[in-house]
Amino acid sequence: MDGTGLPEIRSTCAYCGVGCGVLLRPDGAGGLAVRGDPDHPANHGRLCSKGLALGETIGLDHRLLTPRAFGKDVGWDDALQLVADRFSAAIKAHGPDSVAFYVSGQLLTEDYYVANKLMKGFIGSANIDTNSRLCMASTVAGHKRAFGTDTVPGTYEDLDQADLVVLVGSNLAWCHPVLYQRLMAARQARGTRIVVIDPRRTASCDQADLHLPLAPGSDVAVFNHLLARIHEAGKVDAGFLSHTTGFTDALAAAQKENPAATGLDQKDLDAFCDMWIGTERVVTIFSQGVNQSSSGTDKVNAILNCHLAAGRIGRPGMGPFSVTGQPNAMGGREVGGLANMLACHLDIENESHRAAVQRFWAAPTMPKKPGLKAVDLFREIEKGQIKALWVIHTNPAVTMPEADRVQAAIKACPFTVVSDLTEHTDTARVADVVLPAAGWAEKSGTVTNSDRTISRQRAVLTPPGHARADWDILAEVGRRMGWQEAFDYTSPAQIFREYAALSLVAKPFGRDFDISGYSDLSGDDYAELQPTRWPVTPEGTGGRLFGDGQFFHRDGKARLIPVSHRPPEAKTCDRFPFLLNTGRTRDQWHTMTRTGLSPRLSSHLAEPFIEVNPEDADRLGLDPESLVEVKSTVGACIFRLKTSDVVAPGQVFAPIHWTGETAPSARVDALIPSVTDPVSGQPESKAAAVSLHPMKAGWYGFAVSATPPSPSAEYRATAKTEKGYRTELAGYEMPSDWEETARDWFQLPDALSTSVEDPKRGSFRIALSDGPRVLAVLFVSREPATLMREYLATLPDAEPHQLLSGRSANGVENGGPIVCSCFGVGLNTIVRAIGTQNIGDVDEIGRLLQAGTNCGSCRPELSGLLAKHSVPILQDVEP
Ligand SMILES: Nc1nc2c(c(=O)[nH]1)N[C@H]1C(S)=C(S)[C@@H](COP(=O)(O)OP(=O)(O)OC[C@H]3O[C@@H](n4cnc5c(=O)[nH]c(N)nc54)[C@H](O)[C@@H]3O)O[C@H]1N2
Ligand SMILES: Nc1nc2c(c(=O)[nH]1)N[C@H]1C(S)=C(S)[C@@H](COP(=O)(O)OP(=O)(O)OC[C@H]3O[C@@H](n4cnc5c(=O)[nH]c(N)nc54)[C@H](O)[C@@H]3O)O[C@H]1N2
Ligand code: SF4
Ligand SMILES: [Mo]
Repeated sequence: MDGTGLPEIRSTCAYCGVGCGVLLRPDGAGGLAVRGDPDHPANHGRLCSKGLALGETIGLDHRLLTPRAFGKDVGWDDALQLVADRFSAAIKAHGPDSVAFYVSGQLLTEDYYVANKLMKGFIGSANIDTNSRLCMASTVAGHKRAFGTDTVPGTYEDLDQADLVVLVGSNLAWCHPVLYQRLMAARQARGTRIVVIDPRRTASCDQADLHLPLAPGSDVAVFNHLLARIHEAGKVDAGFLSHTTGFTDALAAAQKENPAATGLDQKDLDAFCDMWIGTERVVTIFSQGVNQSSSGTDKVNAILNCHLAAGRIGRPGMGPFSVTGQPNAMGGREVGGLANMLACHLDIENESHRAAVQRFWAAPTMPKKPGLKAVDLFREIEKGQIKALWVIHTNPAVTMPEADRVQAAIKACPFTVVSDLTEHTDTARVADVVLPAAGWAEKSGTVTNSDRTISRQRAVLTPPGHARADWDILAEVGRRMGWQEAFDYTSPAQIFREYAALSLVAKPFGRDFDISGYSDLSGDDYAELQPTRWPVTPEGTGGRLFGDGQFFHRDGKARLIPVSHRPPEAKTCDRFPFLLNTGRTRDQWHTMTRTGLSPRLSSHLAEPFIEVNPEDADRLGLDPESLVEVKSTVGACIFRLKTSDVVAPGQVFAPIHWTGETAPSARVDALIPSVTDPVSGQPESKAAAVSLHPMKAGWYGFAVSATPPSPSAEYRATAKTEKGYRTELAGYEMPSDWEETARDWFQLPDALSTSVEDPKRGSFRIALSDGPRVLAVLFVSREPATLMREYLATLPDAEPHQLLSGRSANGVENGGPIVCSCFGVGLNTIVRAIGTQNIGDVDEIGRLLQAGTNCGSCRPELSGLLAKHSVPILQDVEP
C-alpha cells in the first residue's frame, strides 16, 4: 500500500534476463505506476531506463483488439476453429512434420509448456523452435557438451563477491543495466577489476581496467591462449580436474593456437592472462558476442575449459556466467523450448527420456528426432515443405538473418498464424491470421532470469478488447484439435503445477532441473509465489551447482572440449571491404513494438545509424551526418552515418531495432547472411561483409506530425515524440510538387497550408494545420538540414510561421538528443555544462542537471562526454 490506498502488485519487468522485480500500481484509468521492488533479489529496487518507462508502453493506440483472418475481423470461435482445422488438415495430408511453431524466449513458462506439449506430445513433431536459437543456442550447446546439462552455475551474488569480472561479447551497461549497476557498486565497495573483450569500445568499457578489442570472432584464440597460460603458470587445479575428462586434448589444442589470430597487442593479452590467472575469484560473463557466431559453441567451451581447468566454478565469486537476454530465455530452456530438447533438461533423442515424458503426458506420439532449427525451418517454409506455421511472441521477418527472404517465405507459406499485441509488425503484416495476445501486466505466469530465479509476472490490467493470454489460446487450439483432456487448462497455476510434477519424472535420469517442491502448489500459493532460485525440492531451494564436482554426463564428470579458432565465415574483399557488427542500443528493445511507444526512450537514439571509424569515413568521402548505402551479398540498407572511433577501421556497427514500420530501409538483418554454428545452429548475426557508399540523395527532409506519416521516400525513419511523431527523410529525386506530396504523405488533403520556398537553395518548408492546430510540418532541402530537431519535436502546438523558422521563438536552447531519459536531459545541455561549469565527475553533472541520478543507465555515456568535452566549448554541438 502507499498513500493512495491502492495496493501495489509485485511482478517482473517485461524486458531483459536480469529479471528485475517491479511494483505496479494501476491508476484505474488505464495508467500504471511502476517502481523497482526493493525486496526482489535481482535488483533490490533498482530499475533501468526501460523498466522505468514500462508505464508508457501500455497504451492502446497500436493494439490488436480482435482476431483477424484474411484481413477481416473475426470472432474467437471462428479464428480458433480455423487455426485448428488448417493445422489438422495439413497434418492429415502431409504428416506432423508439415506444420511448425516459431516461438519466443519472451513467452511465460506456462505458455511455453503448453506450446511444447501440443507440438511435441500431441501433434507429434519437434518442429517448434524459438528465437532463443538466435540468442542462447550456442550457450545451451556449450553447456551440454561441458556439463551434461544446460545449466548456468553462476548467481548474481557472485558479481558482488568477485575480484575480477570479464565481460566477453557483452555490453552489460546497455543490455543488462541493473546488473551493470550492481557490478559498479561492487567495484566501488571492493575494487572489483573489470576487463571487456569486445571488438568495439562500448559503454561497458567506461570503467574497465582493460579493454581487449579483439579481431571479430577470435574469442577461441583468446581463451585457448589463456588455458595454455593457466597450465604454464601451474594454476591447473589437479583436484578439481579429477571431476572432469578431456583436459589433455583441450590443452593440446590450446597450445597449438596462435594468439596472433586475436589481433591484440601481446602485452594486453598477457595483462589479461595475468589478471585472470592471479585472481581466484573471477567471473567470466558472456553474451551475444560469443553466442552469435559460426564458432559460438566452441567459444563457449573455450571459456568453460578455463574455468574447469582452474577449478573456478560453482564457488562464491567465481564461474562462467552466460547472461540471458530475454525475460524468460532461461525458463524456455528449462521447459524444453528448443527443437532439440524436452522439458526439465531431458533430451528428445534419448529413448528413455522420451518415453517418460510421453507417459507423463499420456501423449499419443512423440517425435524421435529433433525438429528444424530456426534457419532451416524458414528454409523449409521457403521450399513449401511447411504447410502451416504459427509464430508466437516474436518478429522473425525483422530479426532472422536474411530478413527479407524470411519475410517472403512467411508470406508464401500456405497458412500462417501470428499471435502478437499488434498487427503492425513486419511478420503480422504478411500473416493470414493474427490473434490478439494479452501483454505484459495483463497476464499471469512465471519467468526464470539469468541466475535461475523463478519470479511471477502478475496481471494487473484487464486485457483490452478480446485479447487473450498465449497459454489460453494455445490450449484452446489443442482442445479443438481433439485433445480435450490434455489441454483442459483453466489457469496458469494448473499448468505450472503439472510442469513441476514433470520435473519429478526427470529426477531418476539424474537431471538437475528440479522444481518438484511446487508440484502440489495451490492456486493461492501460486498467487503468492516469491522469487526463488531452483532447485526447489521438498528438501530445500536454491543452492550452488558444480562446486562439489558433480556434473550431469553419465559418468558424473564435466568435459573439457578441444577447440580451435575459426574466423567468421564472412570474408571481406574488394567488393565488400567492411565487417558489419550488429547489436543493441540502451533504450530500445528489439523491434521496438513496446519501447518505441515511449517518447522518452525514443529520444535517446531516434534514428537508425551505422558507426564508421572516422578514417574510413574520410577515405570514402562520407560527409558527417550524411546517409550511407550499405550492401552485403544478401541485401541492402540505408543508415545515418555516425563517425566514431569506438569501432576500429574496417569494422562498422549498426543496431537491430528498426523495422518496416519505423525505418523500412534500415532492417539490419536484411544484410546478414544465414551462416550458422555447426553445433548449435545459431546464426552468425555479428559478422557480415558489406560495402559502404554515400547515398546520392537529391533531397533531405525532416517532419513533425500528429499522426504517423506514410511517405514514399527511399529513406525514412519515424520515432514517437510527446505529441506525435518525428520523421527523417531522404530521396533520390525531388518530387515536382512538394505541397501535394506533403498532403499525401500526412494524409491531410484539406488542411490549411503555410509554406516558404527558396528554389535557389532547393529548400521548401510547409506547415499543414486545421486552423488553430498545426498537424504536420515538413522541412526539405538539398543538403541535410541543421534544425533544432529536439525542440521541434516538442511541437506542433505553435504558430505555423514560427515553426517554419526551424528555431525556437523565445530563445529556448537546443537541448540536443536525449542522453538521460529519466529527466530528459540532452547532449547539448550536458556538453554546455561541462564546458562552462568546470565539472569534475559524473556525480557533479547529476547535482547540476539531475542527469544520471535516477536509474543510472546513462552514467557510462555521461562519463564518456566528460572525458571528451572537459575543455570549454562555446558553440552548440551537433549530435
Ligand atoms: N537495451 C536493450 N537491452 C537488451 C536487449 C535489447 O534489445 N535492448 N535485448 C536483450 C537480449 S534478447 C539479449 S540476447 C541481450 C544481448 O546483450 P549483449 O550480448 O550484451 O548485446 P549485443 O549488443 O547484442 O552484443 C554484445 C557485444 O558483442 C560484441 N561483439 C561482436 N562480435 C564479437 C566477437 O566476435 N567477440 C566478442 N567478444 N564480442 C563481439 C558487440 O560489439 C557488442 O558490443 O540483451 C538483452 N538486453
Ligand atoms: N543481426 C542481429 N539479429 C538479431 C540479433 C542481433 O544481435 N543481431 N539478436 C537476436 C536475439 S538475441 C533475439 S532475442 C531476437 C529478438 O527478436 P524478436 O523476438 O523477433 O523481437 P521482438 O521485438 O522482441 O519480438 C517480440 C514480438 O512479440 C510481441 N509481443 C509482445 N508481448 C507479447 C505477448 O505477451 N504475447 C505475444 N504473443 N506477443 C507479444 C511484440 O509486439 C513483438 O512483435 O533477435 C535476434 N536477431
Ligand atoms: S535491467 Fe532494465 S530491462 Fe532488464 S529487467 Fe531490469 S529494469 Fe527490466
Ligand atoms: Mo536475445
